[in-house]
Amino acid sequence: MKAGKIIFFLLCLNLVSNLAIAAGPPTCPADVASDCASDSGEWKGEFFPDIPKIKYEGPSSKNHLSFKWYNAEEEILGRKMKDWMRFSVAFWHTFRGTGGDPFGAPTKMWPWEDGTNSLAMAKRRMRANFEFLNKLGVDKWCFHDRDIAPDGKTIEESNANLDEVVALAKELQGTKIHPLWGTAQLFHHPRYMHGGATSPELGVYAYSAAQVKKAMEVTHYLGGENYVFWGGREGYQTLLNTDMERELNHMARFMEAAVAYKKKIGFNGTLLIEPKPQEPTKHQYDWDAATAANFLRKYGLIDEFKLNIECNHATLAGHSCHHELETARINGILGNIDANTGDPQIGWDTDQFMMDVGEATLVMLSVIKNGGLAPGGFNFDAKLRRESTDVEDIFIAHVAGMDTLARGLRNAAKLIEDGSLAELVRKRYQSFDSEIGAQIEAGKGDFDMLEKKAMQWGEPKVSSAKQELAEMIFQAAI
Ligand code: XUL
Ligand code: CO
Repeated sequence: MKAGKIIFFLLCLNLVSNLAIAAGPPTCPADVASDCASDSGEWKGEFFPDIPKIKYEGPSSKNHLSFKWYNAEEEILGRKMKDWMRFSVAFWHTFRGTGGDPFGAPTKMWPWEDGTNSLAMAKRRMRANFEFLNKLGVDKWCFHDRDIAPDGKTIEESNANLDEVVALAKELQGTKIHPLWGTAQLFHHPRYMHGGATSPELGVYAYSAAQVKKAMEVTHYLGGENYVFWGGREGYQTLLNTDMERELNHMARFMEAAVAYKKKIGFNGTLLIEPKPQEPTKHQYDWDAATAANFLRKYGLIDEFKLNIECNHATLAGHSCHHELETARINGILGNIDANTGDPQIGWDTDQFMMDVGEATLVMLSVIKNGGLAPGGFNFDAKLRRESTDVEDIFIAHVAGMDTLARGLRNAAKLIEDGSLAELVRKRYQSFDSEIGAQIEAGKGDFDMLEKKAMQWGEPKVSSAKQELAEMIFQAAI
């Protein structure tokens, strides 16, 4: 486990590893020179010439570049599938993931990449992103400021780089596409080694605020519907050198300032906290949904934030994704899902595409009970395996991920329409559907009255939990 955490820490860095490559003049890779105008670095023609627009062909189709279960316009439980799902592509995995890991070099040499972290390359990548979205039929995307535009030497330079790329993104978005959410990357640069909002250095706290301020502005400008805070380094490595109370207070003050700024600029998007227990820190302050909810309540922020639940983070916290979604839902703060999954044999944040229909069905049961996720949705915070290196694999992974969740939606709807699971649960609690039960639930069940009842009723009859029956009903639907 110790080794796993170290590996994961390095994998996290790898997410953005190519950002560390020094910016240089745009170049074109020798083997694709014919597609790349030598002086401007512009890409000519399509980025994915061999991939057609992905269509729904139904479950019997053998075409791997088609949807078998996701039929955007089809209605399930009175709502179009696309409106239940609200899918989004994560720019960092899809366009900045290199396949490099702590033991090996990048494996993905996408034809449009020229090996630089230049502005010209950032723009070319952005064009590839929009061709991808259009061909996949997804109208939302998510980004970190630093994965779409190169970091500069000063805040001003970084902001200018970001503005240039964002202007292009705005143009490419047209009227239909917009970000599901944007965020600031406060974990890659060495200045953030002790955290951003929880850094013991005042200068870093201020720098983080400046970065979040700008990231919020561009998210708003692009029509983003949400803004995410994932505090990868907001935590500690040892309590011996850490004033946890002071750091949490700082984090709360930071969040208050973010709320105030959001209101100041008229950004109506939802602010989302994304829990994760550890990696890269040993202990991340937003450990899980319950911890994040407690933080929000303690500091009076519960009405200003919702949660972005990531399934792989849930399993790292020792929960199921379903547990985290239900915890967020019953607290009224389920805002968005970072749709991915882990590997039970690995134990770190592998960020795989969710392919388990059972898991997807449980996820969708929560989403339906929540009445959907809007203005949130499903962001594919998932990356190709290091060994998947064909351009078409990017499409295949997203198609399979979308189909798995769509199948989950169909199954969850079946379970709800069938009603036997709900009936099993109803029966389990039916003793409370009584006068005394109602009294207890209304907060009027005092101990004197309950003692009298217990004596009057005598030894209670305790019924079976019917777990295997519940599992049988669930299995039959998937
Ligand atoms: C890291 C993670 C992030 C957030 C955004 O585990 O999930 O990519 O989603 O910063
Ligand atoms: Co995430």
